[in-house]
Amino acid sequence: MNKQVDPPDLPAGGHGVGFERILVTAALPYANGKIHLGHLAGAYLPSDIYVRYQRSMKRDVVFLCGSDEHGVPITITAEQEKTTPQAVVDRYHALNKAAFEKFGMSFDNYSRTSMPLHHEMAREFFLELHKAGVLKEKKEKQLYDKKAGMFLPDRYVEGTCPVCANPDARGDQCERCGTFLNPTDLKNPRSKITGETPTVRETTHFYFPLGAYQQQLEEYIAAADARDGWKENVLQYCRGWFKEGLQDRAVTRDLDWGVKIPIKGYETKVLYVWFDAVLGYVSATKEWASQQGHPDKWKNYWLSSTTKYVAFIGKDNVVFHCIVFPAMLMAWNATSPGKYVLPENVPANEFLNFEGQKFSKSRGWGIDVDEFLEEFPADALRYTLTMNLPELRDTDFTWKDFQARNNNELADILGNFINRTFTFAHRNFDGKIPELGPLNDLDKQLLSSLQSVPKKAGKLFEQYHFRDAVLEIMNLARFANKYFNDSEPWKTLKTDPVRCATTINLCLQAIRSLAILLEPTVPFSAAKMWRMLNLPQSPSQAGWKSAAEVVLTTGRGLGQAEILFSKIEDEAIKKHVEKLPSTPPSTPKASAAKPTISIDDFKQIDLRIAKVIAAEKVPKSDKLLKLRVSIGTEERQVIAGIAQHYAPEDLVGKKIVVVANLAPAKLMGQESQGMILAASDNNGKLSILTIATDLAEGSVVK
Ligand code: B3M
Ligand code: ZN
Repeated sequence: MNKQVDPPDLPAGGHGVGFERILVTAALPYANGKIHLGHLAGAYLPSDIYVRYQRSMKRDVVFLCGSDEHGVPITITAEQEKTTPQAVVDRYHALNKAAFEKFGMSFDNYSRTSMPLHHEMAREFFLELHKAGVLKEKKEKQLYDKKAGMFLPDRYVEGTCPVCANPDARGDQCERCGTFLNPTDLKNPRSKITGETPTVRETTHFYFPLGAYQQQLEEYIAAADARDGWKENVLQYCRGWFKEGLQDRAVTRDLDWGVKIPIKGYETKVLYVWFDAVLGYVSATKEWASQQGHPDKWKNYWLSSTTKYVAFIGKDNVVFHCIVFPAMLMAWNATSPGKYVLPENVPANEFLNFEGQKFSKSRGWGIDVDEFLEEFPADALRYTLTMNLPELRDTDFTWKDFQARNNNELADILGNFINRTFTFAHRNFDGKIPELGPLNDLDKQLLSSLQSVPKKAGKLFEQYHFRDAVLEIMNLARFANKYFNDSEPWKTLKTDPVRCATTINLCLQAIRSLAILLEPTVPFSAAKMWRMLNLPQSPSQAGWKSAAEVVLTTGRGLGQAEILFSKIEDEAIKKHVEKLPSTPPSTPKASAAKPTISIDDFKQIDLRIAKVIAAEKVPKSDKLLKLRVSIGTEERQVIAGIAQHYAPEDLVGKKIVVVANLAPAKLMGQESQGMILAASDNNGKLSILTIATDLAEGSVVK
């Protein structure tokens, strides 16, 4: 890729110079789970829109991401899945990379922190700070699990949050109130490995003196905010930490999975995952530069005062990107000749919820990207998420809204306008671009919108107001659709052919502009629109600014019409709504609120002991198992939402309890003739009910 153009029109940057190039990173997701819609709305979609827009502006931009493959999140998953950390990261790195591609993320490199290049880079960075005397070695008391024979850093401990009393706070952070914690801050700590109450032991670690950088950090953020307009939510988080006063932070851990440090006494320790993860952005750029055949090219971006560095993240990562990472770079810059650029902005989003609740893997609440894209096109998702980005506050994804955005906006407005224009041009102008004649007032209005929207929307993109920018662009599509209606080309075809030709010419020009303007948001559809217009290269190669131009020449042949947006049927949506666990996760104690019933009411339920004869997964479902059970007198097929808790083979032969007189229902196209009884706790753990003494199948439960 050759993007050497230094555009003259980049917004003025720090150090009194205009920026020459843009470096964009998106938070490196832990490779211990799949990417869900909440992740996309937090860091990924906004960063991709931003980068695609900048490329279309012909700016020199490089876009990095990759898997965060170290730390306790990975080792805990490995323990849970009874495998090695390496197997975990290999699996999820591949899955997430593929899901991002399918979603249309246009990273220049999707790297991983387990690669040797990264280990070397992170080690070198650490040793440099160590050599310069920046890091302090301290002995501290830490939690230790005697039974497991190990220290319990970070998420290896859970307990009660000292700030909000959340009983399930993790040792590194309370997810409920967002407070950053040390394991020793937790009340009633328990080991995640053995469940035991940990003891306290002394251990030695290196600490980074964050407090020493507080003043410098405050000045840096104030200056960057003055230049580039930081988001209020991000500034508020930072102010909060500054007010509390920054503390020393340990940057090593008693673990064996991570970046090793060649220092005596540290043989059984590694770098703290956050210390190496943020440096993953740099090593991802190094890897990209080598792939380009210019191994030193990463320096143009990182070691330059004329780079604009924008770090996209979700709100839970603010402290690391606005405080810890900049402080690490400041420490390096003070001792080394090469000076790293600090983030010019950290446009962190709030959270996207799913049907009114937080995404929760353990509770089956939410949907993963790969699963979603099996069924629906990426652009429909990109568009819906863009219109719901949690830019200022938490927002919500709902299936109904997804359907409405796709059907009423993408299909009925944009798709309809494009479709009727092409149909008309193919039918009445021989599939060629008709001539542009004299303009009337309505034509002039359309042209003036074509000229103003690229600037307006571009400015909003520059300011990270993605939703508003795309709203402007969709309003142009709305206007164009109305223009087609109001111009009534089907009438002027007979009464005023010159007028009719002009109308269709301008509609086609508008489609070209829309393809360019929508490319950052719905790239797959924009490429189709471009093909339909039979244009060379791509919308972004034509360039953002050319969206304001009227350049389609009369007589050019058009390409074949393609289907841009299909309507999403009620059935497709209903299926997903019905699949949602019936009790929303925030009300797990709803049972306490049920009204009193009589013994006769209870006797209405025919509960029987059943034996599981066969069990298998329901195809295309993560959650459902299909069981064949015997209730003595007959066999039944029962569909149960327990696939995330039981393997089919674990169930065969078990005696369980079923509701035998429940009206049959269909789940994922499969008939369920009863329901099995199971209980779940507040942590999302689930157990089917079995019996203590063996009984014949069909025995009545009462
Ligand atoms: N892996 C946290 C997360 O996935 C962390 C981000 C690292 S960015 C350098 O939310
Ligand atoms: Zn809390």
